[in-house]
Amino acid sequence: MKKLGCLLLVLVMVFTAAAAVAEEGLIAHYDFEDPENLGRDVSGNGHDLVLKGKGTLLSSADAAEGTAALELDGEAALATEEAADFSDELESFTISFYAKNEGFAGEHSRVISTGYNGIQAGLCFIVGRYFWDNVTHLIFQPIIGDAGGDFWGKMSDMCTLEGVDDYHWYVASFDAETKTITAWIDGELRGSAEFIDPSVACEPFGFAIGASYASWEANVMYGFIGKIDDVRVYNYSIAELTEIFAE
Ligand SMILES: [Ca+2]
Repeated sequence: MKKLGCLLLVLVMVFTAAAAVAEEGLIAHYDFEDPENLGRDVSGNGHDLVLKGKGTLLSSADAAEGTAALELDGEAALATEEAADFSDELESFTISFYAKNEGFAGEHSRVISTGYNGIQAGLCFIVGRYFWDNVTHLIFQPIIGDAGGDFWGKMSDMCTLEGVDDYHWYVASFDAETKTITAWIDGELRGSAEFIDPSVACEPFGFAIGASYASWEANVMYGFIGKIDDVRVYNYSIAELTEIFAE
């Protein structure tokens, strides 16, 4: 009887821990270590991504973490099969990724993006450059349009960077309470900005790595050329970088 009690206690603890992780934790993780399944979500939550666009996805041995990374040609991306996906439930979030830019198909290239269904923040991280300078900018764009009437959304430079042809580690965290996004590059706090919720929903956009992808498009938009590695999505915000990577 005592043993049964212990077993029940252990089971309760296990289920409580599992529930806590599902509520607040790592909800998607793409390490790109399996060349046969580049879109595999290794977080255990099943948010696998598939090839979208007319280009090619490659596995590269030039990795930032582990032994392989995702190599993109600007014409292909990884995205969720359906536009309605896990990113629609994101309110506060933290995203971590490594990126190495190796050219531009256009003015901007999008590293990670998703749509906005009227509830979650909507997000788009761009590593791009403007025509008036040669410096690369990390830009956060709450897709798509904001209450101020700018249909294409308020874009904000989180930071500028030179030497993006090498890998850098980017972390961005959005706090839904304060509507503030904070960014770190290579472990250093680089900036923060406040946002208003977009006024225009753009649900056909799914969560995508390496471009934006909308279900009405045959190809991807603003494709990234270069390598991306170790993309992690957490469903909560952090104030200090150490909070999320302490484990
Ligand atoms: Ca990797």
